[in-house]
Amino acid sequence: MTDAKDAKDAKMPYSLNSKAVAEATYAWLHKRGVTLLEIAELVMLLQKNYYPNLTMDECVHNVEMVLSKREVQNAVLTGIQLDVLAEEGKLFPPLQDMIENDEGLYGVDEILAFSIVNVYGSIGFTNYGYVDKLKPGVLKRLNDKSDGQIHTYLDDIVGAVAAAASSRIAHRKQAEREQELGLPHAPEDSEEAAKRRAAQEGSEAPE
Ligand SMILES: [Ca+2]
Repeated sequence: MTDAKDAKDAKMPYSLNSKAVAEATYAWLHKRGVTLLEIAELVMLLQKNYYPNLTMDECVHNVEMVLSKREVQNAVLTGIQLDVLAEEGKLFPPLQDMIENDEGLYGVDEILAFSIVNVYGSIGFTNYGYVDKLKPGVLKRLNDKSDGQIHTYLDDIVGAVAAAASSRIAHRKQAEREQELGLPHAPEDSEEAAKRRAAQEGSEAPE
């Protein structure tokens, strides 16, 4: 019986279910008590001085665009998983103690967050540094260690998503401005630029 089952399992190669990854990302952020609106509020805080007409809807949209990226989803899920395992006391020592106590010299939480900060270019680092230092809104709550929850990874991840969304807004606004003024425009969004390049190359006859 088990032989037949093993044989069946062996024939099922692993394949990525990207819908499941995306859904798990939203579900786990929700389970850990973080709303998109709260992340969008950080974005607004970071960007309102530069773009006085920026709306919360735009901020939420940009947070969603960041969260739609696979590398961001991977970082969110990995970080939350480690936080949850630490809460359950399931990590091996001394990692358990370091994550449980948010050890200042640990730093891997920030390294993981950098993979999110990066997705819309290096200006995200400035934004990340700013919210990490100030710890406004949701970040203050995630850093409050009195409620027994461990958010050693999640606080950096949330700050990083807000920072990346802010970078995305800055790039978009620059593009809008150039288009309005009829200036030559080179798209900054690497994904869109790559798509456009691929389409262009596809239509060009080889030399
Ligand atoms: Ca942290």
